[in-house]
Formats: sequence, C-alpha cells, structure tokens
Amino acid sequence: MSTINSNPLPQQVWPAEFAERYRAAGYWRNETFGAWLRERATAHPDRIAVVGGDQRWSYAELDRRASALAAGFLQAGLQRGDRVLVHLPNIPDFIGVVMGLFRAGLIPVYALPAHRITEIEHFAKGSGARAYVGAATHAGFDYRTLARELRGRCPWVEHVWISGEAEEFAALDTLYATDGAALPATVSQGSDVAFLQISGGSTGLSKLIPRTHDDYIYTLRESARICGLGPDSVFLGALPIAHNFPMSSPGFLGTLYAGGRVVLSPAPDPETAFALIERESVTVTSLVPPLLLQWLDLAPKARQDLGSLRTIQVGGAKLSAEVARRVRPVLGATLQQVFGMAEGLVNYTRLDDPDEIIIHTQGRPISPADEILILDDEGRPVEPGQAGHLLTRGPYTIRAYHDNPSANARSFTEDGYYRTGDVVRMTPEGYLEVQGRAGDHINRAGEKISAEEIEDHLLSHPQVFDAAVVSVPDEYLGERSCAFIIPKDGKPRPVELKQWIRGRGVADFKVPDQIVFVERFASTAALKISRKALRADLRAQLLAQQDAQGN
Ligand code: AMP
Ligand code: DBH
Repeated sequence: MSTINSNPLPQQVWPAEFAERYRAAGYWRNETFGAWLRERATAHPDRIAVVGGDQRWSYAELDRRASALAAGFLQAGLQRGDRVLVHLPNIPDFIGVVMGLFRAGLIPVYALPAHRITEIEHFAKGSGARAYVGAATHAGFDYRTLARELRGRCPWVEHVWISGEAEEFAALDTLYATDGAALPATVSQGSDVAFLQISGGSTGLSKLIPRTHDDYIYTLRESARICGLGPDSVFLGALPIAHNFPMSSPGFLGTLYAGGRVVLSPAPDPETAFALIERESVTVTSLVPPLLLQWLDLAPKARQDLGSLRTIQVGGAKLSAEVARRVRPVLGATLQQVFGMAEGLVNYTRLDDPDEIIIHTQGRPISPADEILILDDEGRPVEPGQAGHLLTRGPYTIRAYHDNPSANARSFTEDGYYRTGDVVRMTPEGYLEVQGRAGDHINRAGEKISAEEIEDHLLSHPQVFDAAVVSVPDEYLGERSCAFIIPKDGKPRPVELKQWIRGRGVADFKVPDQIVFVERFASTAALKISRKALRADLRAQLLAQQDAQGN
C-alpha cells in the first residue's frame, strides 16, 4: 500500500556467542507468550487471572479470548509480523488484546493512554502499523476522534478496533465471538520480536524498542521470583499498564506468568486503589514516587483495610530516603525499589535486604549476566564507589532500537553496551544509587519528557523566537518542566502557549509546568554554546533565583 508499510520487520539480534551463552545458562528457553498462557490455562483453568470493572476472567477465559481475538485479527487480513497500535487504559481488554496479538504472531506497539495524535502518528510511521486498537473514551478523552484523524494521516493503518461503543469502527466485542479454537497456542519462536515498547524519549521523539519472547520472558520469570510472586499473589495495576514497569517488573505479565491474579485499577489515585485493595485482597503493586506520597498521605485516614498488602514497589524516578522510610510504618508492607528501563536492565532491592539497602539504594540487577560499566566523561571506569555514566548489556537489554540508525549510533557502543544516560554509583554490596541524568530530559513523576521535543513544539508558535526547556526540582513531582521563552512580535500569554502545545496533539504531561520569558539567553553570547550547556545554565539561574527567594 504505502511505502511506510514496507517498514522492516522488527528484529532484535544478539551476537551468536552471547545468544549461545544465554541459552546455555537457561535464561532463554524458547518460551513464548502464546504457549505459556495455554500452559497456565490448562494447569489451572478456573483460577481468576484478570479482574477489572465488572469483569472477572479465569485463565481459561483469558486463553479463549486470546484465541478468539487472534483468529479475528487474522481473518480481518492481518498477517503474522504486522504491527498493531495498542492504545488502551487499564481494562481487561488490554490484556485480552495483547495476548491475542501474541497468539497470532502479531506485534503490539504500546502507547500510553495519555498519548495523543502527534505521538500516535509517530508510532504509526515508525512501526508501519496496519491496525489501531483503542478505547471508546477514557478519562474524558474520545479515542475514536483520534482514530479518525490517524486514518486520515496514516492510511496504511487500515484497521481500527474499539473497546466499547465503536461508532463507525469495528467493535472489539464482535471479535471475541470469532471461533479461535483451532488456532495453535503459538506460532512464534523465542527469538522472535514479541512487541515494540516505547522509550521515554531522552532526545527528540520516542524510539521503538523491539523485545523478544526469550529476553522478556526471562525478566518475567526472574522478576516474579525476586518479588516472591506465586499463585496467591494479587497484583494491582494502578499505573497505566502500558508502562514497562507495571507491565513487566514483574507487573501484570509477571503476575500471570507466576499464575497469580491481576486487578486493574482505572486510575492510580489512592481513593480508587484502596477500595480495590480491600475488595480483592491485593498483595503487591507498583508506584512512582509522587503517587506513593499520595498513598502515604491518605493511608492513615483511610477506612479501608490495607492489611493484605505485602510489597510496595516504587520506581520510574528517584525515591528519597525520607519517603522510603515511611513505607513500612504507614502502609505495613515491604518497600521494594525498582530502577529499570524499557530498553532492558532492571534492578531491584531484594525483599530480605537490610533496611539500609532498601531505603538508600535503587537495587541491583536481575541477572548475574547483566554487565555493568560505570564510566567517567572520558569513558574510563570510575574508581569503586564513585559516580559515573551507566552502560549495560546483558540477556534482556536490547542491542538496537527499531529502524533508527542514528539513535543506535548514539545509544550503543561498538561492543553492544547500551548507554542508559543515567549517572549512578555502586555500593560495595553491588547495589546502584541513581544520582541523576546526564541528558536533557525531564523525569516528571516517572514520565520522561524530551526537552528537545517540547522546544520544537514551542518554536512552531508564531510568537516564539527561541525556547529552552529544562527540569526543575519539584517537591511533589520530583521534577517539573520549565520553558524559557524569548518572545517575538509581542509576548504571548503563558496559557496561550500551553494551549498551543495541547493543540499540537501531545500528551498532557508534556505541557510545560512553568513558563519564564527572557529577553535573550545570556550565554548565547558565547556564540557556539550547545543546547545542553544553555539548558544547564538556565536551570542554574532559575535555581539560584528560587534559593534567593526562599531565604
Ligand atoms: P525509559 O527509558 O522511559 O524506560 O525510562 C527509564 C529511565 O527512568 C531510567 O533510565 C532512569 O532515568 C529512570 N528511572 C527508572 N527507575 C528509576 C529509579 N528507581 N530511580 C531513578 N530513576 C529511575
Ligand atoms: O522507568 C522505567 O522505565 C522503569 C522503571 C522500573 C522500567 O522500565 C521498569 C522498572 O521495568
């Protein structure tokens, strides 16, 4: 159809000697999503797998639904290896759809519910997706409107399925009526790409991350073990489950892998979540630090019984030791810090670690085969205990992004290490402490925002001469975004600029929290100053100003 659709089949390849080593060690077992779901459904068909809204699906029901959807997608004309945009909130259909896609050998591309047309178009182009699966509405947004716009902009997205009232589109519910009983449990190999996850986008727009069945299932198996998950575990998906953290560390997939139960919360706020914790006897959940603060705040006043909670995982952004200390006394559960990335490497504090480690570190890697380098600015290993740039490779860290040679050249070394962009130090016990980021992105409550991407949106405004976006420490969000603007042709009002960014069709979390107008960027006097140095300079000025006002 369109040239975009000839976009290459996603691949993820490790050099042969590494792949052999990972197989020999038993990390990669040629397991696939379709096969293990069938195994679980055969071993314990009646056990409840997924709870959300008014639905409760047993393992047998989930398996049947996956087959029905798989058959329906294929009958509609999709073919093995085709990419499908999945744009769903925390509802059982999310899990039904991805399991259905896995079974058919179709490749989900995960978008966040907060993403809007600009991001979705970018994913549709980057992946060559032939289909879009969205919700009707969620949190006041109509995804059918987005689907219409997407069809107009990206005609190679031939199919749209909608969960709920589908209007002119095909309804997901009718697909569930397809007879999929004859389909095999899997058509994939362990080394096939199972899905495309998205990066937080530290420079420019998000990149697509191809993950294989072998590598991802290894992290599920080990994450479930490290987090003590089993048949009695009840995981609450409070964060959007399209995020890699609640998806896989161990998240909803790790929980299902371990034969446990997944409860989906439509929203992450403590009022909604606490009611579900009590009703479903939730044992474990994953949160970002600002959300943990809300939970800690409400818990002492809450009427609900939270006594079933055993583990609270916190990750996505740095957790302060002060807050970490309050978890056990207030929530009565063990804190587990999680430092991970959709590209691979995940670190956990272990449940039986001493409090010192649980409170002060972001954990240690999942695998003995995770290779960690901590390098200075010149690329030399730092002295033990010193901070430096974290690079990593291993049995579940990618070697390349999808179809993106320039990002690959920047993000990977010649010998295959991924440059995480994080600055860390390692404790004598081998645990990592995250010190910050080397790059120019904002970690706003765990959502990563690229400064460059937002600057580009601002620069499209007729009254913006130049723009620089920086992160500012924020008591509640961890970091918030501040846009420095040099106006032209009169000064736009901050609300207009925010409206402008929203109007560009991007996720709301990317709208700058703060806007500061300046006449010029002082340091541009140095002529060839880099954007990076400029942002650092502006940020320092702002912090100095805040300090002066604070004192
Ligand atoms: P992404 O590439 O979007 O998957 O985001 C991963 C990034 O989130 C990491 O490289 C870190 O910068 C940040 N991150 C994740 N977990 C933590 C944590 N526990 N503490 C500090 N930063 C974190
Ligand atoms: O922030 C992340 O991307 C993240 C955090 C914790 C992640 O991908 C993960 C665990 O797997």
